[in-house]
This record gives sequence, C-alpha cells and structure tokens, in this order.
Amino acid sequence: MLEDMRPAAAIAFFQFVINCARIAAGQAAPEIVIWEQDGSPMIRIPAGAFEMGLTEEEARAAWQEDTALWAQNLKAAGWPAPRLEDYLSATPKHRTSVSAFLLDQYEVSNAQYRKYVAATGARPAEYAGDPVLGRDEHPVVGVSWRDATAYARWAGKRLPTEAEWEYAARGPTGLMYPWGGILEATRANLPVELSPDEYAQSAPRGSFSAGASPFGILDLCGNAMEWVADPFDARYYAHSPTSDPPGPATGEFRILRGGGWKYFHSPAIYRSAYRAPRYLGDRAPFAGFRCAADDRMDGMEF
Ligand SMILES: [Ca+2]
Repeated sequence: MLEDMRPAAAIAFFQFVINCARIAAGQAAPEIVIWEQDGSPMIRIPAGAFEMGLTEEEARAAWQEDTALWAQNLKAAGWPAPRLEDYLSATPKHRTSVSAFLLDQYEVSNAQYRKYVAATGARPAEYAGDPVLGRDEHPVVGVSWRDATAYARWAGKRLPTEAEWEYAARGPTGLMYPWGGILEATRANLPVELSPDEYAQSAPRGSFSAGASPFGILDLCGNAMEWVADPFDARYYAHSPTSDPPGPATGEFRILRGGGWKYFHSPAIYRSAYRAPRYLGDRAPFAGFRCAADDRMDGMEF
C-alpha cells in the first residue's frame, strides 16, 4: 500500500515544485474575467516593469538577421528588403512600468464585431463577407484605427497603449517573441512564406496555443496585426514617461503590433518590440485589434 502511494506522493511533490517555479517565473495560471458587454475572456495583467523597445545593438542585429532571411527565401517571394530605420524606431531600450490592466485573451472576432455593427449601425468590417477572413471565429480584419476605437468604446473598454501591448507580449523579462527568443513558425499564424501550414490566411483565434505570452494571451504574434491606442512618433522612446506612457498627443499615423497572416514590410514585424506605423483610416486585410480595460481591482484589499 505504502509502495503504491509513493509514486503519487512523489508526483504531487513534483507538481508542487513545478507550480512554485511557474509562479516564480510569472507563469501562474492566468486570472480570467469575462467582460459582460462583448463576452470576451480578459486576462488580468498585474502591475510590472520591463525593458521596452530595443537597444541600438539589438536593432542592428535584428536587421542583419532579417536581411539574411530575406535574401535566403523572401526576396524571391517579393518581400521588400528590411530597412534599418524601421528597426531603429524601437530604440532606445528604456525601463517602463505599467499599472495593472485587463487585456482580451483573444483578438476581437468577426462574430463579436457583427454584434456591434447590428447594435450600433456602424459600418461592417471591410472583409465581413470574405469566405475565409469573414468567418465568425476568425479575427475581424479590415477595420481602421477609428473603427477599432469605436468598438472598444461601445464595449466599455479601450485599445491597449503601446506599452501595455508590449508588456503583455514580452512579460517582465522582455522576451523577443511571446514564447521566447526565436521566431518559430509552429507557434503563430504567419504568412505562408514563413509558415506553410493549413492556414493560408487568417486562422480561428487561439489556434496556436504554443504561442501564448507569459500572461497567457494568445495570437499576440501573427494572425491579425493589432491596432494600439498611441499615435506614432519614431523618436518617442527617447523622451517618453517611464510610467504608463500614454504616447504622443497627436499624429497622423497609429501603430500596428505583432505581425499578421499576410506579408507586410519585413520579418521584423513579428518581434514584439516592433512598431509598424499605419494611417489611422486604413482598413487592411491583416489589421484587427483586441481591447484593454483598466483594472478597477488594482490596489484593493480583500
Ligand atoms: Ca495578432
């Protein structure tokens, strides 16, 4: 009898050790709340700090790595050559803290966006009728920054700030991709030139569970690129506030994060630090979003 229990006790102890290690590494089971207005599962991201952006050395190394990849197999597929200046807009690397907030675990879906359109009379997404891009469980795409902001307001939420989005993707240790340091094609819905999988276009949200960020957020890399709230300023990081940076006050361009299912620009866009400026009225077939909300429980005692 005792003999039988030993393995179980050992397994329980082993599990306990793993859980302690996961909690110590910031990988405790995510705290999920369901947002009533649009039914989205949202994950509570505790207040924290990380090294936001890239050092110039990292930016140059990334550019060189991407240029080699481009010459090897992307040049022939028609991708443009990576431009160093695009990598440098993520410099300098700077310590940034963010307050606790909630972030949608998934990108906003077509089904959710359709409910919003039906409830408000807002214009449908550009690809709502597309046989693949318009599927209910795929991320809504073909929405402008203004469209995304209006949806978030209707839902009682907001777009994440650039700092919140990057912290959610990189975690306290500042990972280069949501899962680690190397772009792995099986962990995200990438363009066919990088990942020849079953999804030639967008994929149902959450199809790549191995691509979860340290907080358990899915599809931050790939599938739909994601609008964030801030206007774009290539030099903003040189003088941005160290705590909850709100972005510059104005700007013609907003920012897309995380890369999408369709090629756009260069492999750099799949890095969590990369900033892709885009005209705020643009409705691209790879551009969607997810919502954030303030954490009203932050600082409360129980
Ligand atoms: Ca995404």
